[in-house]
Amino acid sequence: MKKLLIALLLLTYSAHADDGYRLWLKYDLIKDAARRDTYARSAQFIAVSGNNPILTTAAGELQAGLQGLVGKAIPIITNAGNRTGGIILSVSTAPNADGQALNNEGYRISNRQNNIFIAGKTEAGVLYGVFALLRQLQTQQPITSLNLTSNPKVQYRLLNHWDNVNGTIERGYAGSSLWKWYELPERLDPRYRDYARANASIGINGTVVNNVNASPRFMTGEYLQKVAALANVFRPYGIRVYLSVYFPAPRTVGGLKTADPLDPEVRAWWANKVKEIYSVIPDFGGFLVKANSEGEPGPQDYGRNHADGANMLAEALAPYDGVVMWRSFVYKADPKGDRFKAAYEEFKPLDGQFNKKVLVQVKNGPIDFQVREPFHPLFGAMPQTPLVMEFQLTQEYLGFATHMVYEAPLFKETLESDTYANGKGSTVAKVVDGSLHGYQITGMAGVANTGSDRNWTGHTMGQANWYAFGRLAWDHTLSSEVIANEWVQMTLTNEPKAVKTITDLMLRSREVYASYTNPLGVHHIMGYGIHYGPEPWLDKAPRPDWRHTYYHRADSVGIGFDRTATGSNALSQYTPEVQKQWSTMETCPLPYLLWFHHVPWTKQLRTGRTLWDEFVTRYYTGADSVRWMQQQWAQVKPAVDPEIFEDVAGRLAVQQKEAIWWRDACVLYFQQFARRPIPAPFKKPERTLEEVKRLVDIYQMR
Ligand code: GCV
Repeated sequence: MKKLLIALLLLTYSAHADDGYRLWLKYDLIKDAARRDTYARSAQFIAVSGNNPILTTAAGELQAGLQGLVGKAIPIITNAGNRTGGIILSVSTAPNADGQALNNEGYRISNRQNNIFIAGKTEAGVLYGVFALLRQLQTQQPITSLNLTSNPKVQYRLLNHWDNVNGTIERGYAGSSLWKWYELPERLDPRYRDYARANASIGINGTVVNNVNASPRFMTGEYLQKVAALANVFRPYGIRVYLSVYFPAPRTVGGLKTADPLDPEVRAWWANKVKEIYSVIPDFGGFLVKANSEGEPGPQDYGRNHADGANMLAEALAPYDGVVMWRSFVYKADPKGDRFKAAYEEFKPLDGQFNKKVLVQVKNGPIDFQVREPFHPLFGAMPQTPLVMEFQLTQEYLGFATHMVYEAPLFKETLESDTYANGKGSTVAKVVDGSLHGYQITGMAGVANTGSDRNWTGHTMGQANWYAFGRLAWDHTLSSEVIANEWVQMTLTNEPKAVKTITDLMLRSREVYASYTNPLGVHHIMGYGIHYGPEPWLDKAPRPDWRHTYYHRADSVGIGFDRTATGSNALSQYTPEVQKQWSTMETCPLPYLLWFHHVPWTKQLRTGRTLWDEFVTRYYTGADSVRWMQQQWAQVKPAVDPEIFEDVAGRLAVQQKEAIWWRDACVLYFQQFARRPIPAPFKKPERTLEEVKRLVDIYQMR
């Protein structure tokens, strides 16, 4: 009897406890029996023919997902014959009934003769269609009158891992690297497959497995075997592997005297290396390169330019189906210059000089993944060079895995910005998806937030950023709300009120974070080095552009970086229409104000408050809003798994404390310049600036 009780307890516990490992692919039994039965009637079998590995994966995923959701075993058969009530998977190049063409990875789901058809032009398309159908079920949508056609808007949809050979992750906050290099290629952690499943389910089709601050080891035969073992696991999920390149590898690995991209021996070395790579990874995707940036070597070390370096690699890749993604993240330590302008100055003159296999990968904004940045001026300025959008999913400047920041609104804000490159409506999204300039190849990359933590992303809510990136790389027209809604239903709960509460909370989270850390466009004032917590007072660092006073420029008159014609004139890198919006304090939208203007503390803003009062108000209301977030989260307790609930509640409590830390640090520090009181109804911080400053030292273990 006692044993039975324990077994029952264990069963109950395991049925409810959720450690977040399954991400949005939970497939728990649908609670509503009627809905379950309706779905089950349409899913009595899965028909698929042939033994293509991706199709086999697709059928297996569908079977496992359906079984979990409807609670019935569903057979996979090879030929449906006259049977009805099932799901038929097929590769089909026939045009759709509605005339909508499928591109290589697109899919179509339709109902005919009492069957559901999932068709793709390629096997990968079928796999994406399968996950789309499962999503319909997970979000409790009808599946009997489906007519869904969907094509990815961008071709290369990649995660970039900043993972090192020693298992650490640069800017990783969810444990150590997923890749156990020391065990590979012999042992394959089962997690590799789950990683591939998660990515395929949101349309990601490539992964750069190593840090852009790249180790030369990845160009050795030993490491290529390890990478090949990963590629073998990812392949049935339609995911290709890419590598970050250490530019001087011909010297360090190859023993040559130089890595000059125009040197014939160097070129031959790369051609041979690429041949070797393809001999072990036949579907290798290509290279990602960080060169002449933050101390990483590059072609400029040999008097060459970025195009020389990129084109050399592209030529080595010419016989194969691989590309080069060359990053534009460059800036020089110039005390008189403006880091904002650096990438444009180096890359704009090279437009038209890149090999057709090269894409230039550009961060969403000109500085470095701040909570809000104006779109990068290179978007719209490189009509002859395909530009890959680089977003950062890992929350380097967004509170690590402690602060809840749903990033889809940030991604959307950039994608929907109008560059006016070809007149009104020339959005960044249209640059990236190739429709504006007619790029032949297109891409979007997300710096991964995954790690060895059981729930993959440290903060459970961080999973939503991985999810949102994949969904937007597939279709940038999806709204942040739709994506949040899907993710919540698939990951946390289907209870309608709770879904709404959590979705609202997510949608407001980025604005809340911006308010208590970087209101009105102030930027780059976080803790030095680790990029956590506030440190606006930092005025000593090895480079001028690593000092925070360089960015905020607070003085007795005001605060902000004048990037208009009276200042650095970074604004001149944008089209006249964009310049017009941002060039005066009166027209510049408040979220971007201090990005472009040095604004007097006493300046009357359109909110009716002076700049100082508005600045302080945002810090206070932002910090107060975290309490609101906690209250909202408390309300969903009955609808969410207890383990996940507690985990998020705990992180919100830390966030609340740290929001006040940010607020106190910034209002006390900037008050020294503004010399004005904290406006009513807010109370001045209880601690002194010196006390707050010490907190940064504690966090940074200085
Ligand atoms: C991989 C920022 C980060 C670095 C990162 C770099 C980059 O500077 O702090 O850790 O290096 O961006 O994107 O290359």
